[in-house]
Amino acid sequence: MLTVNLLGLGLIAVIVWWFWLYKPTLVKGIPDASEVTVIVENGVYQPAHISIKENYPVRINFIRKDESPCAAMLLFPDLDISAELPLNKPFVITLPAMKKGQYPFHCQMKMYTGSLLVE
Ligand SMILES: [Cu+2]
Repeated sequence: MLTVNLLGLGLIAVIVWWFWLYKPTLVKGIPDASEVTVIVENGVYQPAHISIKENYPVRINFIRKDESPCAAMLLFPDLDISAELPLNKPFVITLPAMKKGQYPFHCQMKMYTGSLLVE
């Protein structure tokens, strides 16, 4: 009888842990998100083409190493995002879960161009 009770308690503990405490996170604070780092340098985004899964939010850390002011501006025209990237500091863009498609991004004068492929 005691063994059965202990088993039951153990089972409850596992259930509590699994449903309330265990959070499968790839990115701290954002469950089921993925994270990509993009370096802005020498006229190119590295990587310039990012592919992510449909319906998953994603965090993109942009690190701008190019001093030219033009590199500072980052635009995702289809997503209504524009940001100014600080120099040599990561700047995080958090994108919501998105539908399949191709979402270009570029700097103000399109010297830097890249695309986000959601598939
Ligand atoms: Cu530019």
